[in-house]
Amino acid sequence: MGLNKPNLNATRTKVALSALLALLVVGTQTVSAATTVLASNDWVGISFWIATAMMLAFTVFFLVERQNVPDKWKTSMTVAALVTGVAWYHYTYMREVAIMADGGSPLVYRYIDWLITVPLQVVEFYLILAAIGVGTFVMFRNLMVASIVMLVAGFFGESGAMDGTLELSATVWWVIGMLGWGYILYELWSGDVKEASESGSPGVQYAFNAMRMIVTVGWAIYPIGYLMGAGTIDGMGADDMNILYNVADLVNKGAFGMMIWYAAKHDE
Ligand SMILES: *C/C=C(C)/C=C/C=C(C)/C=C/C1=C(C)CCCC1(C)C
Repeated sequence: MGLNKPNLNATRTKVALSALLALLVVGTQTVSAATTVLASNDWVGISFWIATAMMLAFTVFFLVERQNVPDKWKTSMTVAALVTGVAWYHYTYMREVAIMADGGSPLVYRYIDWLITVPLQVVEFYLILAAIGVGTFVMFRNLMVASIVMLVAGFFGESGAMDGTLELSATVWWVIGMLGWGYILYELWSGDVKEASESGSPGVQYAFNAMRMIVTVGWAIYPIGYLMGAGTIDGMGADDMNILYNVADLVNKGAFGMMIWYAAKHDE
């Protein structure tokens, strides 16, 4: 005795709404913990506030829209929602740190967030690569390792956590991070993958090209932000870095999820 279609849809909607409710319950504690007021000329703080609200909106959208795409795209939509959901959770903390009177850059929250959301995005990439027939375990593992090398190097460079143990300058850590990213770019632009991407449904091809643009152009914003924060670029500092990182997160998490949704909608 199976569920009929309307019942199944109702069940799915209930599951999505329950997941959302759980998220809101967790998030509300941090939301109500606000002790400082956002100043009207605090552009860094404002960018954190906008990013927080948009991450929540993206999450709700992806969870609800998951019901309206073909089955084979549902997992991709779930992962897109997890990426923005985890980011929303961290942004509720980061914006508090960002507006505190003694300044402060929410570095640790930022990197904890990336350490969860970037591997989730690698899962998303793998799903797309699998759909064009080139997703292997070895490729998945290599992309995962490269992305973690990239993030850990960035964290050591920005936090100075390794100072006294392994004395490398912020620039050297940046170069190590660039090698991790460079490897990912090489994998996504190399011959086999490129050839395979020309097969597959229009929706899959669209998703593949979107993914490659995101990793190449969208991700390029981060190493530029890092250099601003490190004081390598004249006249730029931690504030510029934070605004740039926030914009980058909205593009790479939110807009990328929207592209997945668009691909799914045009792949019936
Ligand atoms: C949702 C968060 C995302 C997609 C974060 C991505 C982060 C990067 C692509 C960071 C890259 C970096 C380098 C390429 C060089 C070293 C410093 C980093 C970690 C900022």
